Amino acid sequence: MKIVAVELNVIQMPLNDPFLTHLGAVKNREGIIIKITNSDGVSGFGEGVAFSTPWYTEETVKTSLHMLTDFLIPLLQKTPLNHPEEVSQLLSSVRRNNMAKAALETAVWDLFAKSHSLPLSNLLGGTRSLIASGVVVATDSTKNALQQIEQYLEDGYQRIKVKINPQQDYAFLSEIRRFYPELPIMADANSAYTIKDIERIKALDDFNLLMIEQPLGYDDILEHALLQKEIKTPICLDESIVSYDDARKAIEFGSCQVINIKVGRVGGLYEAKRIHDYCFEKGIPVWCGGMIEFGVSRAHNIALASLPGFSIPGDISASNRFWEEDIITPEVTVENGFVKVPSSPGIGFEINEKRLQETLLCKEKFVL
Ligand code: OSB
Ligand code: MG
Repeated sequence: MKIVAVELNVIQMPLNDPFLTHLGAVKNREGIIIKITNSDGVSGFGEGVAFSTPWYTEETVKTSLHMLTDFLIPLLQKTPLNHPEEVSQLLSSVRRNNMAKAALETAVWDLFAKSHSLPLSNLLGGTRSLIASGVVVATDSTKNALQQIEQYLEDGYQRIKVKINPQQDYAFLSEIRRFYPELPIMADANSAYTIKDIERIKALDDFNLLMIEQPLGYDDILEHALLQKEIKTPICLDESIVSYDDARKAIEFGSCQVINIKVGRVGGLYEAKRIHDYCFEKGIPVWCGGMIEFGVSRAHNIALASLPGFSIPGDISASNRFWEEDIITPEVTVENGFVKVPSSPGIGFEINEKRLQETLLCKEKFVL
C-alpha cells in the first residue's frame, strides 16, 4: 500500500443545540477530515475528534494539526505499509496525541478496506449487521432533559445517557425516574466528583442505573477501584482508558465493570480492537463512545461496534442528533432503535463534497 497524498480539511459546524456538561458548553464543533490517497487513486477517510479547547482530553484541533503535519504524516511516509494494523507501531515514537494518531490510522483502515473491496466491519471481524443505538442528553435543566428524553424515545433510541455532577444528580435522576421507572439509563459525570463525595455517589445506587461513567479523576484508576467496592452501580471508565494497558490494569484492579471504547481516545482502531478483544475474553462488556462527531468518525464507530463484545448500546446516534446536515451521504439514521452496518467497501459512506466545502475553514495538502 503506497500512500501518495494526504489532505487535511479543517471544518466547523454549529450543533443543533448546545451540549452542556459541568466542564462547559460545546456550541460549535471544529474537526479535521483527513483524506489519504494511494497510488491507484483510491482514497480513505479519517476524522480528528479533538475539540477546539482541551476540556475533555489535553488535545485540541491545533495540537492535532501540529502533530499530523510535523510528525505523524512524515512517519507514515517513511515506511511502506502492508496492513493498517502496522500504523500504530509506526507512529509509536510520538507519545500520546492519540486523537491525532487515530485520525490518520482510521483513514488507512478505510483505504485498505476499499482497496480490498471489503466493508470495514468485515475487515475488523464484525459480526453484527445492526447496532443498537443510544443517545446522550446534555443539558443543565431537568425540564429540558425530560423533553429531550421524550423526543429521543419517540425517535427509537434504546438507551439514554444523562450528564450528572454534584449540582445535578440525586434530585435530577429522581425526577427522571418518576416519569421513566424502567428506562435503561446511564449517568456520565466526566470526573465531576472526588473520592470525598463517596456518600453522594453511593446514594445514586437508588436509581438502578446501568452504570456510572467516569465519576472520579480523568486519569485515575486507583480511586475508582476503592469507589467500586463501596457502590452497587457498575463503574464504566471513559477518560482513564487511553490504551490497552490502561484497560488491562483497570480490569485487574477492579476499577470498573464496563469500558467505553472511543477510537480517538485510544489512538485508533487497532488499539480499540485490542481493548475489545481483551474485554471480550474477560467477560467485560464494552460500548462505543461518542465525541459529538461528524459522519466519518461515526462511520468508523459503526464498523467497530459491529464486533461481538459491544453488547451495550453505545453513544452512536443519528447524524441529525447533532447536525442540520452531516458531511457524509447517506447520513446515519436510526430505525427502530438500530443503525445499519453498511455492506459496501470501506466505511460505506461517501463524502458530501458540497457540505464539506460549505463548512471548510482551511485545507492543506501533502504530496508524499
Ligand atoms: O464523556 O462521553 C463523553 C461527548 C464529547 C466528549 C465526551 C463525551 C461525550 C459524550 C458523547 O457524552 C456524545 C455523543 O457523541 O453522542
Ligand atoms: Mg464519557
